[in-house]
Formats: sequence, structure tokens, C-alpha cells
Amino acid sequence: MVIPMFDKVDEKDVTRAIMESFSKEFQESAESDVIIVGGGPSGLMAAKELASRGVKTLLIERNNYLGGGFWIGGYLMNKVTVRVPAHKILEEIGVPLQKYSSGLYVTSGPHACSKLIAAACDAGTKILSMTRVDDVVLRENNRVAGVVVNWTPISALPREITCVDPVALESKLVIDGTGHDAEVVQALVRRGLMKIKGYGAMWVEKSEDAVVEHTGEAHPGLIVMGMAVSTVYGLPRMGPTFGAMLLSGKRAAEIALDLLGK
Ligand code: 48H
Repeated sequence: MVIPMFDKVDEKDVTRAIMESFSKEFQESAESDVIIVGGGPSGLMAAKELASRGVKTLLIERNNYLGGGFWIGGYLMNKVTVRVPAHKILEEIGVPLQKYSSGLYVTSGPHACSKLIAAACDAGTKILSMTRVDDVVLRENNRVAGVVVNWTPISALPREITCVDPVALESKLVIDGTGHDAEVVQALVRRGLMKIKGYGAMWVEKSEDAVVEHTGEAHPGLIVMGMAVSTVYGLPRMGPTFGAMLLSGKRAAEIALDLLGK
């Protein structure tokens, strides 16, 4: 085998390539059609659907990896389940599924999660990772018009040692896909603009339809999807089955397209 030789590149070239590419994308991201907060299954699904329809979509994730709870199917076992009809979404993006029983499919968490991440990226989603949304931008009639962000490590440190102001990113719509904590919604709760119930006890049979049904605009400019829907409306949780997260993400995207007039 002939061992290939790398082209000559200096350290400064590597640094400049990263810096210039990041700063160009960040500048463009100051204004988006839709900002999705949270890169779990609902967030990735909504991002894929919106970006593939030509909507300028920014996905913000506080961790340095995407996928949220979709890598693991509960209790540290990396198999995930989906109930019919959500299995079709995974089939469409090329995830191999095994039928467990009528109505229930099982698959590899890493395979399903990485395919969904790739689908969201391929569709043209812009991604800001290690970035935490800690507040919202509000305009006339308290309409949500963007988010306030800081680097995750800055948000994680005590105020006394990191007095660093955040920056804001504007959008026509924001979608809260932050899971159990419903963190974007919480910014409105803190100001007395919304009330939430907290998610209910587990009841798989009831939970998933209810989450998809309740997915929608919970406050002007703010759509809620995924597990955050259970938290806002006090719906039962579903445990480690992910069909409702995928279908809720898809529904959130449809609602956003409608609101954007697309
Ligand atoms: C930026 C943030 C912030 C923030 C959080 O938890 P997720 O996987 O969310 P969903 O709703 O797409 O899926 C829920 C599912 O994974 C699950 O846990 C289920 C079905 N549980 C059922 C049950 O009974 O418990 O992903 C949310 C993502 C994560 O990656 C967070 O890191 C991220 O949002 N995130 N990103 N700024 N303020 N808060």
C-alpha cells in the first residue's frame, strides 16, 4: 500500500479555517426564520423538516453532541423503541428496524440517532452547540422574537466569577424542544406570562397521542414540542419510546410552516 502524504498546512491555517468559518456562520445566524432550542429527537426531526423546505433553521444545543435522550433507550440500554406509525419516519431515513410485536419496533439507539442527526444536517440545518439558551427576546404584546444565549461553560459557572453578558439571536419563531425542563417556556413562566403543570406519571398508551395533539403554539411566537409538551400541559410521560418525539417534531415543523405562510 502506498502511504498518502498530507499537503503542507500550518497551525495558523487550521486556526483561521475554524475561526473564519464559525464567525461567518454565527453572523448569518443572528437572524433566522426558526430557532429550535434542543437537539433531541423532536428538535432534530423539526430541523430536518423545516430546513428541507428551505426555511432558515438554527438548532441550538447546550451539549457538545446532538441527540438528547435518543442515544439510549432507558436504563443505560442502547436500544430504542418506536410505536407504529412513527416507525415510518425511521424507515424513511434508512434506520434498520426489527418488529418486536404488532405495533412496536425496536432499533439501535446509536444508529437511529446518528441517522437523524445526519438527516437534519443534510437538510441544511445550522447548528450552534455548547450554547445554552437562558432567556428569550420579547417584542410587542410579549411575542417571542428570538433567544438569549451564552456559552454553556459560562452559564454553568457561578455569577461571581463569570460576569459575562449573553448575546441575542433573532427569529420569526422559536421552538422549545428542550425536553423535560421546557427551558424556553420557563423564561416566560419566570415573568408570569405562562403557567405550566409539570409532566404526569407514566402511561404509555395515553401519552404519545396526547403529546402530538398538544404540540403547537403555546405563546405568540413560541411553539412547544416533544417532552416539553408533557411538562407544559401535565400529560403522562411515555418512558423510553420515541415515536411521539418524532411525530411531535414533525407537527411542530408543519405548524411553523403554516405560521410562516409557507
Ligand atoms: C440549549 C438545551 C437547553 C437549553 C435543554 O431531552 P431531549 O431528548 O428532548 P425531546 O423532547 O426531543 O425527547 C425526549 C426524550 O429524549 C425523552 O427523554 C423521553 C421520551 N422521555 C420520556 C420519559 O418518560 O421520561 O433533548 C433535549 C435537548 C438536550 O440535548 C438538551 O441538552 C437540550 O435539549 N437543552 N439546549 N439550551 N437551555 N435545555
